[in-house]
Amino acid sequence: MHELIYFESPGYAEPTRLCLELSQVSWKNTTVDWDGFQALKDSGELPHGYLPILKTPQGTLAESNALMRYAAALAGLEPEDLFLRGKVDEILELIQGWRASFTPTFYIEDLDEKIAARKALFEEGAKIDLGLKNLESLVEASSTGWIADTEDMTLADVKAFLNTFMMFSGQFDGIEASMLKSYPSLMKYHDHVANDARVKAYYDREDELRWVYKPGAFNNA
Ligand SMILES: N[C@@H](CCC(=O)N[C@@H](CS)C(=O)NCC(=O)O)C(=O)O
Repeated sequence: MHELIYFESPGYAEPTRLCLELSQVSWKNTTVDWDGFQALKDSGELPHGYLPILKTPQGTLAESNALMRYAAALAGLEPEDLFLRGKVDEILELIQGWRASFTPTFYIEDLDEKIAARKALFEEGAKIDLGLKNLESLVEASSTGWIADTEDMTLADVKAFLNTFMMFSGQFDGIEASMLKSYPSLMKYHDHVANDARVKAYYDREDELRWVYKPGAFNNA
């Protein structure tokens, strides 16, 4: 049995959750609130003091990217071919790159300033605009619809789909769903992944934030 422990939010854990689900190993999704996190921390169960962690039959893994790769390998979402695996890693790093520019905005206390800083990242030619356009170029160049031009879904799709569309859930001040309209190929990519039977089955539930992963989520944006 595997057990993923994290807050209820998608945050750092969602790619691992979807990979575990696709792997068909038996796994438990344990969610904690802040007190639950503190209790785990005090009990010494968190190797480096952070969540998420993944308890495996061999012991506990920490660091979200490590969990994600482990779960992706379990799910067969890491290509065997080393060049393709390199391409998948390239896309993961590309996404990590533009997402890093978003992180400092969380620490801006003044709401107007925070909104302005986020909107600036989406201006034509700014970091996130370019990041999203890079993803669009990959989608447009793909003959299969999968972002690394692979025959089936890979970890690059899990990360691109989950991280990109969660940004437009409405939970981040300054970022509205309608901003996706500037990225038509990303909208097509959303259709492709959200309608995959495996993804569709996992997100077929009511959820305050995860509606962004459902087919047609942004049709009326
Ligand atoms: N590098 C870690 C960072 C994880 C992280 O920042 N987790 C937050 C929750 S989203 C946390 O545990 N914060 C508790 C704290 O800072 O004390 C990873 O990727 O897993």
